[in-house]
Amino acid sequence: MDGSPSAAGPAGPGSPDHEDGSRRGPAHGVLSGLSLRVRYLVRRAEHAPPPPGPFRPGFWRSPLRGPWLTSVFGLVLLIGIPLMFVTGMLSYASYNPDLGRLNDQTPGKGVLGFYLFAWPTHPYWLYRLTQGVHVTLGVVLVPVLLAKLWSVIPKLFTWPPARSLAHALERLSLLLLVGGVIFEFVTGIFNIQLFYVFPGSFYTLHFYGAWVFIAAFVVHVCLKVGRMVGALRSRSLMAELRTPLARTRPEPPDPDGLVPADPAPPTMTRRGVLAMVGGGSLLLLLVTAGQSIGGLLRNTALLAPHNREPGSGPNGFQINKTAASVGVTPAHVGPDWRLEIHGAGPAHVFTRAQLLAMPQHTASLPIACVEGWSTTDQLWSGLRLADLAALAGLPDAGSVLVESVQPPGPYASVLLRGNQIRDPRSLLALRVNGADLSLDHGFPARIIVPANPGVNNTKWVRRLTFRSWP
Ligand code: HEM
Ligand SMILES: Nc1nc2c(c(=O)[nH]1)N[C@H]1C(S)=C(S)[C@@H](COP(=O)(O)O)O[C@H]1N2
Ligand SMILES: [Mo]
Repeated sequence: MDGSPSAAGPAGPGSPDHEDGSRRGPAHGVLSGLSLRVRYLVRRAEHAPPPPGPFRPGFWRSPLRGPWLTSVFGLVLLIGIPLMFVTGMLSYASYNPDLGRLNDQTPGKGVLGFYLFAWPTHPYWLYRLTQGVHVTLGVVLVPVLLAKLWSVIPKLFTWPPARSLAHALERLSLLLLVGGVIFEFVTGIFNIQLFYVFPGSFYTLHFYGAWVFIAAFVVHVCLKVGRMVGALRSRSLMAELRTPLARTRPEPPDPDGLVPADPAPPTMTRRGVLAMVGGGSLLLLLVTAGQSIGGLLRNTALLAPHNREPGSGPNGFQINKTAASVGVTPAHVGPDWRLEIHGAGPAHVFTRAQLLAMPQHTASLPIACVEGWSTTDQLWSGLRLADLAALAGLPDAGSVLVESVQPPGPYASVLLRGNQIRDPRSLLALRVNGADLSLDHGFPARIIVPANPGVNNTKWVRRLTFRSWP
Protein backbone atom coordinates (compact mmCIF):
# COMPACT_ATOMS: atom_id res chain seq x y z
CA MET A 1 0.00 0.00 0.00
CA ASP A 2 2.78 2.38 1.01
CA GLY A 3 3.86 4.86 -1.62
CA SER A 4 1.44 3.49 -4.21
CA PRO A 5 -0.18 6.44 -5.98
CA SER A 6 -3.42 4.48 -6.52
CA ALA A 7 -3.90 4.46 -2.74
CA ALA A 8 -5.00 8.06 -3.06
CA GLY A 9 -7.81 6.83 -5.31
CA PRO A 10 -10.89 7.29 -3.11
CA ALA A 11 -10.02 10.92 -2.54
CA GLY A 12 -8.64 11.38 -6.04
CA PRO A 13 -9.87 13.93 -8.56
CA GLY A 14 -13.56 14.56 -9.03
CA SER A 15 -16.60 14.86 -6.76
CA PRO A 16 -16.64 18.66 -6.62
CA ASP A 17 -20.28 18.48 -5.42
CA HIS A 18 -18.79 17.91 -1.96
CA GLU A 19 -18.06 21.59 -1.87
CA ASP A 20 -21.76 22.37 -1.57
CA GLY A 21 -22.10 21.69 2.11
CA SER A 22 -25.43 23.49 2.40
CA ARG A 23 -27.25 20.87 0.35
CA ARG A 24 -26.11 17.93 2.50
CA GLY A 25 -26.40 19.51 5.96
CA PRO A 26 -23.80 21.21 8.15
CA ALA A 27 -22.02 17.97 9.23
CA HIS A 28 -21.46 17.09 5.63
CA GLY A 29 -20.09 20.56 4.96
CA VAL A 30 -17.52 20.17 7.71
CA LEU A 31 -16.53 16.73 6.46
CA SER A 32 -16.15 17.78 2.86
CA GLY A 33 -14.18 20.84 3.90
CA LEU A 34 -11.90 18.54 5.88
CA SER A 35 -11.63 16.16 2.96
CA LEU A 36 -10.60 18.98 0.62
CA ARG A 37 -8.00 20.20 3.03
CA VAL A 38 -6.62 16.66 3.45
CA ARG A 39 -6.44 16.31 -0.36
CA TYR A 40 -4.60 19.58 -0.66
CA LEU A 41 -2.05 18.57 1.98
CA VAL A 42 -1.68 15.16 0.35
CA ARG A 43 -0.88 16.65 -3.05
CA ARG A 44 1.68 18.94 -1.53
CA ALA A 45 3.22 16.13 0.51
CA GLU A 46 3.34 13.71 -2.40
CA HIS A 47 5.56 16.08 -4.32
CA ALA A 48 7.85 16.75 -1.40
CA PRO A 49 10.12 13.93 -0.14
CA PRO A 50 9.41 12.64 3.39
CA PRO A 51 11.30 14.56 6.08
CA PRO A 52 14.57 12.91 7.06
CA GLY A 53 14.46 10.29 9.81
CA PRO A 54 11.80 7.71 10.60
CA PHE A 55 9.48 8.78 7.74
CA ARG A 56 12.04 7.66 5.12
CA PRO A 57 11.54 4.04 3.94
CA GLY A 58 15.24 3.27 4.39
CA PHE A 59 15.21 4.26 8.07
CA TRP A 60 13.77 1.03 9.50
CA ARG A 61 16.12 -1.80 8.61
CA SER A 62 15.69 -4.64 11.10
CA PRO A 63 15.59 -7.87 9.04
CA LEU A 64 13.40 -9.47 11.70
CA ARG A 65 10.44 -7.14 11.24
CA GLY A 66 7.69 -8.80 9.27
CA PRO A 67 4.11 -10.09 9.40
CA TRP A 68 5.01 -13.43 11.00
CA LEU A 69 6.82 -11.94 14.00
CA THR A 70 4.16 -9.24 14.40
CA SER A 71 1.47 -11.93 14.31
CA VAL A 72 3.14 -14.04 17.00
CA PHE A 73 3.05 -11.08 19.39
CA GLY A 74 -0.41 -10.22 18.10
CA LEU A 75 -1.71 -13.70 18.93
CA VAL A 76 -0.47 -13.47 22.52
CA LEU A 77 -2.19 -10.10 22.92
CA LEU A 78 -5.32 -11.42 21.22
CA ILE A 79 -5.62 -13.92 24.05
CA GLY A 80 -4.31 -11.70 26.84
CA ILE A 81 -6.16 -8.44 26.21
CA PRO A 82 -9.71 -9.86 26.21
CA LEU A 83 -8.79 -11.55 29.51
CA MET A 84 -7.67 -8.15 30.82
CA PHE A 85 -10.92 -6.58 29.68
CA VAL A 86 -13.17 -9.28 31.13
CA THR A 87 -11.37 -9.42 34.49
CA GLY A 88 -11.42 -5.60 34.60
CA MET A 89 -15.16 -5.49 33.96
CA LEU A 90 -15.67 -8.17 36.62
CA SER A 91 -13.68 -6.03 39.03
CA TYR A 92 -15.99 -3.14 38.33
CA ALA A 93 -19.08 -5.36 38.89
CA SER A 94 -17.60 -6.59 42.17
CA TYR A 95 -17.80 -3.13 43.75
CA ASN A 96 -21.61 -3.33 43.37
CA PRO A 97 -21.61 0.10 41.71
CA ASP A 98 -25.32 -0.05 40.92
CA LEU A 99 -26.09 0.09 44.66
CA GLY A 100 -25.15 3.73 44.80
CA ARG A 101 -22.56 6.44 44.75
CA LEU A 102 -20.89 5.27 47.93
CA ASN A 103 -19.54 2.29 46.02
CA ASP A 104 -18.91 4.06 42.73
CA GLN A 105 -18.07 7.69 42.12
CA THR A 106 -17.82 7.28 38.32
CA PRO A 107 -19.74 10.26 36.97
CA GLY A 108 -22.41 9.47 34.42
CA LYS A 109 -21.33 5.95 33.63
CA GLY A 110 -24.91 5.46 32.33
CA VAL A 111 -25.19 2.71 29.74
CA LEU A 112 -21.69 1.43 30.50
CA GLY A 113 -23.23 -0.20 33.57
CA PHE A 114 -25.53 -2.30 31.36
CA TYR A 115 -23.90 -5.61 32.25
CA LEU A 116 -23.76 -5.24 36.04
CA PHE A 117 -25.10 -8.14 38.11
CA ALA A 118 -25.33 -9.16 41.74
CA TRP A 119 -21.73 -10.02 42.56
CA PRO A 120 -21.75 -13.55 44.04
CA THR A 121 -20.13 -14.84 47.24
CA HIS A 122 -19.21 -18.20 45.66
CA PRO A 123 -16.52 -19.35 45.20
CA TYR A 124 -15.11 -17.35 48.10
CA TRP A 125 -11.77 -16.89 46.26
CA LEU A 126 -13.41 -15.53 43.09
CA TYR A 127 -12.19 -11.93 43.38
CA ARG A 128 -8.77 -13.05 44.54
CA LEU A 129 -8.50 -14.99 41.28
CA THR A 130 -10.01 -12.46 38.85
CA GLN A 131 -8.12 -9.44 40.15
CA GLY A 132 -4.92 -11.43 40.69
CA VAL A 133 -5.13 -12.41 37.01
CA HIS A 134 -5.93 -8.85 35.94
CA VAL A 135 -2.93 -7.31 37.64
CA THR A 136 -0.42 -10.15 37.17
CA LEU A 137 -1.27 -10.54 33.49
CA GLY A 138 -1.11 -6.76 33.07
CA VAL A 139 2.47 -6.76 34.31
CA VAL A 140 3.47 -9.91 32.41
CA LEU A 141 2.15 -8.60 29.09
CA VAL A 142 4.34 -5.48 29.17
CA PRO A 143 7.29 -7.01 27.24
CA VAL A 144 4.89 -8.51 24.66
CA LEU A 145 3.17 -5.18 24.20
CA LEU A 146 6.48 -3.36 23.78
CA ALA A 147 7.67 -5.98 21.29
CA LYS A 148 4.44 -5.68 19.31
CA LEU A 149 4.77 -1.89 19.18
CA TRP A 150 8.42 -2.22 18.11
CA SER A 151 7.44 -4.64 15.36
CA VAL A 152 4.93 -2.24 13.78
CA ILE A 153 6.65 1.06 14.48
CA PRO A 154 7.43 1.86 10.80
CA LYS A 155 3.67 1.90 10.21
CA LEU A 156 3.27 4.68 12.75
CA PHE A 157 5.54 6.87 10.60
CA THR A 158 3.91 6.58 7.18
CA TRP A 159 4.34 9.54 4.84
CA PRO A 160 2.27 11.47 3.95
CA PRO A 161 0.58 11.25 7.36
CA ALA A 162 -2.84 11.06 5.70
CA ARG A 163 -3.51 10.28 2.07
CA SER A 164 -7.28 10.60 2.15
CA LEU A 165 -10.12 11.10 4.57
CA ALA A 166 -10.47 7.30 4.89
CA HIS A 167 -6.78 6.97 5.57
CA ALA A 168 -6.96 9.79 8.13
CA LEU A 169 -9.79 7.97 9.93
CA GLU A 170 -7.83 4.74 9.89
CA ARG A 171 -4.87 6.53 11.45
CA LEU A 172 -7.14 8.09 14.07
CA SER A 173 -8.35 4.60 15.01
CA LEU A 174 -4.70 3.54 15.37
CA LEU A 175 -4.14 6.50 17.67
CA LEU A 176 -7.03 5.32 19.86
CA LEU A 177 -5.67 1.77 19.78
CA VAL A 178 -2.04 2.54 20.57
CA GLY A 179 -2.81 5.51 22.80
CA GLY A 180 -5.56 3.52 24.53
CA VAL A 181 -3.44 0.51 25.34
CA ILE A 182 -0.57 2.65 26.61
CA PHE A 183 -3.02 4.68 28.70
CA GLU A 184 -4.54 1.55 30.27
CA PHE A 185 -1.16 0.02 31.07
CA VAL A 186 0.29 3.24 32.46
CA THR A 187 -2.73 4.04 34.65
CA GLY A 188 -2.97 0.41 35.84
CA ILE A 189 0.69 0.13 36.71
CA PHE A 190 0.80 3.53 38.39
CA ASN A 191 -2.21 2.43 40.43
CA ILE A 192 -0.64 -0.80 41.70
CA GLN A 193 2.57 1.06 42.44
CA LEU A 194 0.55 3.57 44.52
CA PHE A 195 1.87 6.34 42.31
CA TYR A 196 -1.11 8.68 42.20
CA VAL A 197 -0.11 11.46 39.85
CA PHE A 198 -3.08 11.76 37.50
CA PRO A 199 -5.71 14.46 37.73
CA GLY A 200 -9.02 13.09 38.99
CA SER A 201 -9.59 9.50 39.93
CA PHE A 202 -7.51 6.66 38.49
CA TYR A 203 -10.42 4.42 38.81
CA THR A 204 -12.60 6.58 36.56
CA LEU A 205 -9.85 7.22 33.99
CA HIS A 206 -9.01 3.52 33.80
CA PHE A 207 -12.69 2.58 33.49
CA TYR A 208 -13.51 4.97 30.63
CA GLY A 209 -10.14 4.27 29.02
CA ALA A 210 -10.99 0.56 28.94
CA TRP A 211 -14.13 1.18 26.88
CA VAL A 212 -12.45 3.51 24.40
CA PHE A 213 -9.54 1.13 24.02
CA ILE A 214 -11.64 -2.01 23.65
CA ALA A 215 -13.72 -0.42 20.88
CA ALA A 216 -10.54 0.39 18.92
CA PHE A 217 -9.19 -3.09 19.71
CA VAL A 218 -12.28 -4.86 18.34
CA VAL A 219 -12.12 -2.85 15.10
CA HIS A 220 -8.41 -3.57 14.77
CA VAL A 221 -8.85 -7.32 15.36
CA CYS A 222 -11.69 -7.54 12.81
CA LEU A 223 -9.50 -5.81 10.21
CA LYS A 224 -6.36 -7.84 10.90
CA VAL A 225 -7.34 -11.31 12.04
CA GLY A 226 -7.35 -12.78 8.52
CA ARG A 227 -3.89 -11.48 7.78
CA MET A 228 -2.67 -12.65 11.17
CA VAL A 229 -3.78 -16.23 10.50
CA GLY A 230 -2.18 -16.15 7.05
CA ALA A 231 1.09 -14.80 8.43
CA LEU A 232 1.19 -17.38 11.23
CA ARG A 233 0.77 -20.15 8.64
CA SER A 234 3.58 -18.72 6.52
CA ARG A 235 6.31 -20.04 8.81
CA SER A 236 6.61 -22.80 11.37
CA LEU A 237 7.37 -21.77 14.94
CA MET A 238 9.33 -25.00 15.50
CA ALA A 239 11.50 -24.36 12.43
CA GLU A 240 12.04 -20.76 13.53
CA LEU A 241 13.20 -21.89 16.97
CA ARG A 242 15.84 -24.04 15.27
CA THR A 243 17.14 -21.35 12.88
CA PRO A 244 20.61 -20.00 13.78
CA LEU A 245 21.84 -16.51 12.97
CA ALA A 246 23.63 -17.65 9.83
CA ARG A 247 20.34 -18.78 8.28
CA THR A 248 18.19 -15.87 9.56
CA ARG A 249 16.67 -14.10 6.53
CA PRO A 250 14.02 -11.38 6.22
CA GLU A 251 10.45 -12.47 5.60
CA PRO A 252 9.31 -12.06 1.97
CA PRO A 253 8.11 -8.51 1.11
CA ASP A 254 4.60 -7.95 2.43
CA PRO A 255 1.82 -5.62 1.27
CA ASP A 256 1.85 -3.81 4.63
CA GLY A 257 5.48 -2.82 4.27
CA LEU A 258 6.64 -4.24 7.62
CA VAL A 259 9.54 -6.03 5.94
CA PRO A 260 12.20 -3.39 5.22
CA ALA A 261 13.02 -2.57 1.62
CA ASP A 262 16.70 -2.42 2.49
CA PRO A 263 17.26 -4.82 5.42
CA ALA A 264 20.42 -4.67 7.51
CA PRO A 265 22.32 -7.92 8.19
CA PRO A 266 20.76 -9.76 11.16
CA THR A 267 22.40 -9.38 14.56
CA MET A 268 19.85 -11.59 16.31
CA THR A 269 17.68 -14.60 15.47
CA ARG A 270 13.87 -14.66 15.71
CA ARG A 271 14.40 -17.31 18.35
CA GLY A 272 16.52 -14.75 20.23
CA VAL A 273 13.77 -12.12 20.05
CA LEU A 274 11.14 -14.59 21.27
CA ALA A 275 13.44 -15.73 24.09
CA MET A 276 14.12 -12.15 25.14
CA VAL A 277 10.44 -11.19 25.21
CA GLY A 278 9.32 -14.51 26.75
CA GLY A 279 12.14 -14.34 29.29
CA GLY A 280 11.16 -10.77 30.22
CA SER A 281 7.57 -11.84 30.78
CA LEU A 282 8.62 -14.86 32.81
CA LEU A 283 10.86 -12.73 35.01
CA LEU A 284 8.01 -10.26 35.61
CA LEU A 285 5.70 -13.19 36.45
CA LEU A 286 8.19 -14.48 39.02
CA VAL A 287 8.56 -11.11 40.76
CA THR A 288 4.81 -10.28 40.69
CA ALA A 289 2.67 -13.37 41.17
CA GLY A 290 3.81 -13.91 44.77
CA GLN A 291 1.78 -10.90 45.95
CA SER A 292 -1.43 -12.68 44.88
CA ILE A 293 -0.43 -16.26 45.72
CA GLY A 294 0.90 -15.46 49.16
CA GLY A 295 2.59 -17.78 51.64
CA LEU A 296 6.35 -18.08 51.17
CA LEU A 297 6.04 -16.79 47.60
CA ARG A 298 5.22 -13.36 49.01
CA ASN A 299 8.98 -12.93 49.47
CA THR A 300 9.48 -13.15 45.70
CA ALA A 301 7.07 -10.29 44.98
CA LEU A 302 9.89 -7.81 44.45
CA LEU A 303 7.63 -5.40 42.56
CA ALA A 304 4.97 -5.26 45.28
CA PRO A 305 5.06 -1.71 46.59
CA HIS A 306 4.37 -2.61 50.21
CA ASN A 307 3.52 -5.38 52.62
CA ARG A 308 6.25 -7.80 51.77
CA GLU A 309 7.02 -8.21 55.46
CA PRO A 310 3.68 -8.01 57.23
CA GLY A 311 5.08 -9.19 60.58
CA SER A 312 4.22 -12.30 62.53
CA GLY A 313 1.52 -13.53 64.90
CA PRO A 314 -2.25 -13.79 64.37
CA ASN A 315 -2.43 -10.28 62.86
CA GLY A 316 0.70 -10.78 60.76
CA PHE A 317 -0.76 -10.39 57.30
CA GLN A 318 -0.80 -7.43 54.92
CA ILE A 319 -2.34 -4.12 55.92
CA ASN A 320 -3.52 -1.81 53.20
CA LYS A 321 -4.08 1.48 55.02
CA THR A 322 -3.03 1.78 58.63
CA ALA A 323 -5.39 3.38 61.14
CA ALA A 324 -3.03 6.35 61.52
CA SER A 325 -2.87 6.94 57.76
CA VAL A 326 -6.63 7.44 57.49
CA GLY A 327 -7.07 9.43 60.69
CA VAL A 328 -8.43 6.65 62.94
CA THR A 329 -7.07 7.24 66.45
CA PRO A 330 -7.17 5.05 69.56
CA ALA A 331 -9.75 7.53 70.91
CA HIS A 332 -12.19 6.53 68.13
CA VAL A 333 -11.99 2.89 69.10
CA GLY A 334 -11.40 3.04 72.88
CA PRO A 335 -13.87 2.12 75.66
CA ASP A 336 -16.39 4.66 74.33
CA TRP A 337 -16.74 2.86 71.01
CA ARG A 338 -20.26 1.50 70.33
CA LEU A 339 -21.78 -0.42 67.45
CA GLU A 340 -25.14 0.92 66.27
CA ILE A 341 -27.51 -1.34 64.36
CA HIS A 342 -30.43 0.22 62.51
CA GLY A 343 -33.24 -1.48 60.62
CA ALA A 344 -36.99 -1.89 60.91
CA GLY A 345 -37.39 -1.34 64.67
CA PRO A 346 -35.62 0.85 67.20
CA ALA A 347 -31.84 1.09 66.97
CA HIS A 348 -29.62 -1.28 68.96
CA VAL A 349 -26.39 -0.14 70.55
CA PHE A 350 -23.70 -2.56 71.76
CA THR A 351 -20.34 -2.40 73.46
CA ARG A 352 -17.62 -4.72 72.19
CA ALA A 353 -17.98 -6.90 75.30
CA GLN A 354 -21.69 -7.34 74.56
CA LEU A 355 -20.92 -8.32 70.95
CA LEU A 356 -18.35 -10.86 72.16
CA ALA A 357 -20.96 -12.36 74.50
CA MET A 358 -23.25 -13.17 71.55
CA PRO A 359 -22.86 -16.50 69.63
CA GLN A 360 -19.67 -16.28 67.57
CA HIS A 361 -19.17 -17.79 64.11
CA THR A 362 -16.03 -18.35 62.07
CA ALA A 363 -15.09 -18.17 58.41
CA SER A 364 -11.80 -18.77 56.62
CA LEU A 365 -11.46 -16.02 54.03
CA PRO A 366 -8.74 -13.99 52.27
CA ILE A 367 -8.37 -10.24 51.82
CA ALA A 368 -8.11 -9.57 48.06
CA CYS A 369 -7.29 -5.97 47.20
CA VAL A 370 -8.24 -4.26 43.93
CA GLU A 371 -4.53 -3.64 43.47
CA GLY A 372 -4.05 -7.34 42.87
CA TRP A 373 -2.34 -8.45 46.10
CA SER A 374 -4.12 -10.81 48.42
CA THR A 375 -3.60 -12.76 51.62
CA THR A 376 -4.00 -16.47 52.11
CA ASP A 377 -7.16 -17.47 53.99
CA GLN A 378 -7.37 -16.04 57.51
CA LEU A 379 -9.65 -17.43 60.21
CA TRP A 380 -12.07 -14.67 61.17
CA SER A 381 -14.62 -14.84 63.97
CA GLY A 382 -17.49 -12.61 64.96
CA LEU A 383 -21.17 -12.09 64.23
CA ARG A 384 -22.99 -13.20 61.12
CA LEU A 385 -24.37 -10.31 59.08
CA ALA A 386 -27.49 -12.47 58.57
CA ASP A 387 -28.02 -12.67 62.35
CA LEU A 388 -27.54 -8.92 62.71
CA ALA A 389 -30.07 -8.32 59.91
CA ALA A 390 -32.58 -10.50 61.77
CA LEU A 391 -31.82 -8.63 64.99
CA ALA A 392 -32.53 -5.38 63.13
CA GLY A 393 -35.93 -6.77 62.15
CA LEU A 394 -35.01 -7.27 58.48
CA PRO A 395 -34.08 -10.95 58.01
CA ASP A 396 -34.54 -10.50 54.23
CA ALA A 397 -32.59 -7.24 54.05
CA GLY A 398 -31.85 -6.14 50.49
CA SER A 399 -28.75 -4.16 51.44
CA VAL A 400 -26.78 -2.77 54.34
CA LEU A 401 -25.00 0.54 54.68
CA VAL A 402 -21.72 0.04 56.54
CA GLU A 403 -20.13 3.10 58.13
CA SER A 404 -16.70 3.38 59.68
CA VAL A 405 -15.49 5.63 62.52
CA GLN A 406 -13.02 6.93 59.94
CA PRO A 407 -13.53 10.59 58.96
CA PRO A 408 -15.71 10.75 55.80
CA GLY A 409 -13.80 10.04 52.61
CA PRO A 410 -13.00 7.13 50.34
CA TYR A 411 -13.65 3.71 51.93
CA ALA A 412 -15.26 5.21 55.02
CA SER A 413 -18.61 3.65 54.07
CA VAL A 414 -19.92 1.04 51.65
CA LEU A 415 -23.11 -0.71 50.57
CA LEU A 416 -23.37 -4.50 50.57
CA ARG A 417 -26.05 -6.58 48.86
CA GLY A 418 -28.68 -9.01 50.12
CA ASN A 419 -26.83 -12.08 48.84
CA GLN A 420 -23.72 -10.91 50.69
CA ILE A 421 -25.67 -10.39 53.93
CA ARG A 422 -27.27 -13.84 53.71
CA ASP A 423 -24.05 -15.83 53.14
CA PRO A 424 -23.31 -17.53 56.51
CA ARG A 425 -19.59 -16.75 56.05
CA SER A 426 -20.22 -12.99 55.93
CA LEU A 427 -19.16 -11.59 59.28
CA LEU A 428 -18.79 -8.51 61.33
CA ALA A 429 -15.43 -9.85 62.52
CA LEU A 430 -14.15 -9.08 66.03
CA ARG A 431 -11.18 -11.46 66.04
CA VAL A 432 -8.79 -13.04 63.56
CA ASN A 433 -6.69 -16.20 63.85
CA GLY A 434 -7.63 -16.57 67.50
CA ALA A 435 -6.70 -13.03 68.62
CA ASP A 436 -8.44 -9.66 68.81
CA LEU A 437 -8.22 -7.68 65.58
CA SER A 438 -5.24 -5.34 65.63
CA LEU A 439 -5.99 -1.65 65.28
CA ASP A 440 -4.63 -1.65 61.71
CA HIS A 441 -6.79 -4.63 60.71
CA GLY A 442 -9.95 -2.85 61.85
CA PHE A 443 -10.34 -3.17 65.65
CA PRO A 444 -12.93 -3.15 67.22
CA ALA A 445 -14.96 -4.66 64.33
CA ARG A 446 -14.68 -5.04 60.56
CA ILE A 447 -16.58 -6.51 57.63
CA ILE A 448 -15.38 -9.69 55.94
CA VAL A 449 -17.47 -11.12 53.10
CA PRO A 450 -16.54 -13.99 50.75
CA ALA A 451 -15.38 -12.92 47.25
CA ASN A 452 -15.76 -9.26 48.23
CA PRO A 453 -13.03 -6.94 46.92
CA GLY A 454 -10.86 -5.78 49.85
CA VAL A 455 -12.03 -2.22 49.44
CA ASN A 456 -15.58 -3.23 50.44
CA ASN A 457 -14.46 -5.03 53.61
CA THR A 458 -14.77 -1.92 55.75
CA LYS A 459 -12.59 -1.63 58.85
CA TRP A 460 -13.38 0.18 62.17
CA VAL A 461 -17.14 -0.24 61.72
CA ARG A 462 -19.34 2.04 63.80
CA ARG A 463 -22.83 1.63 62.30
CA LEU A 464 -24.79 -0.90 60.23
CA THR A 465 -28.04 0.26 58.62
CA PHE A 466 -30.05 -2.61 57.15
CA ARG A 467 -32.57 -1.73 54.45
CA SER A 468 -35.32 -3.78 52.85
CA TRP A 469 -34.47 -2.51 49.33
CA PRO A 470 -31.36 -3.33 47.27
C1 HEM B 1 -5.88 -4.02 28.22
C2 HEM B 1 -5.69 -3.19 29.19
C3 HEM B 1 -6.63 -3.05 30.36
C4 HEM B 1 -7.98 -3.00 30.41
C5 HEM B 1 -8.96 -3.10 29.24
C6 HEM B 1 -8.36 -2.83 31.80
C7 HEM B 1 -9.66 -2.72 32.27
C8 HEM B 1 -10.03 -2.52 33.59
C9 HEM B 1 -11.36 -2.25 34.06
C10 HEM B 1 -12.58 -2.13 33.18
C11 HEM B 1 -11.31 -2.11 35.42
C12 HEM B 1 -12.49 -1.84 36.36
C13 HEM B 1 -12.76 -0.38 36.49
C14 HEM B 1 -11.86 0.29 37.49
O1 HEM B 1 -11.77 -0.17 38.63
O2 HEM B 1 -11.25 1.30 37.11
C15 HEM B 1 -9.96 -2.30 35.81
C16 HEM B 1 -9.50 -2.19 37.12
C17 HEM B 1 -8.17 -2.22 37.48
N1 HEM B 1 -7.09 -2.46 36.63
FE1 HEM B 1 -7.16 -2.64 34.61
N2 HEM B 1 -7.24 -2.79 32.56
C18 HEM B 1 -6.15 -2.93 31.72
C19 HEM B 1 -4.82 -2.96 32.08
C20 HEM B 1 -4.36 -2.92 33.39
C21 HEM B 1 -2.98 -3.04 33.77
C22 HEM B 1 -1.82 -3.22 32.82
C23 HEM B 1 -2.94 -2.96 35.13
C24 HEM B 1 -1.75 -3.04 36.05
C25 HEM B 1 -0.85 -3.94 35.92
C26 HEM B 1 -4.30 -2.78 35.61
C27 HEM B 1 -4.66 -2.62 36.92
C28 HEM B 1 -5.95 -2.42 37.37
C29 HEM B 1 -6.29 -2.12 38.75
C30 HEM B 1 -5.31 -1.97 39.91
C31 HEM B 1 -7.68 -1.99 38.82
C32 HEM B 1 -8.51 -1.62 40.05
C33 HEM B 1 -8.66 -0.11 40.07
C34 HEM B 1 -9.42 0.40 41.25
O3 HEM B 1 -10.55 -0.01 41.46
O4 HEM B 1 -8.87 1.22 41.99
N3 HEM B 1 -5.14 -2.76 34.53
N4 HEM B 1 -9.18 -2.54 34.70
N1 LIG C 1 -12.53 2.11 56.95
C1 LIG C 1 -11.71 1.59 56.01
N2 LIG C 1 -11.84 0.31 55.65
C2 LIG C 1 -11.03 -0.24 54.72
C3 LIG C 1 -10.03 0.54 54.08
C4 LIG C 1 -9.91 1.90 54.47
O1 LIG C 1 -9.05 2.64 53.96
N3 LIG C 1 -10.76 2.39 55.44
N4 LIG C 1 -9.24 -0.04 53.11
C5 LIG C 1 -9.85 -1.16 52.40
C6 LIG C 1 -8.96 -1.82 51.46
S1 LIG C 1 -8.63 -1.01 50.02
C7 LIG C 1 -8.51 -3.09 51.68
S2 LIG C 1 -7.60 -3.89 50.50
C8 LIG C 1 -8.75 -3.80 52.96
C9 LIG C 1 -7.44 -4.24 53.53
O2 LIG C 1 -7.62 -4.84 54.79
P1 LIG C 1 -6.36 -5.04 55.74
O3 LIG C 1 -5.64 -3.74 55.84
O4 LIG C 1 -6.89 -5.56 57.02
O5 LIG C 1 -5.51 -6.10 55.03
O6 LIG C 1 -9.43 -2.97 53.87
C10 LIG C 1 -10.45 -2.18 53.35
N5 LIG C 1 -11.17 -1.54 54.42
MO1 LIG D 1 -7.70 -2.54 48.57
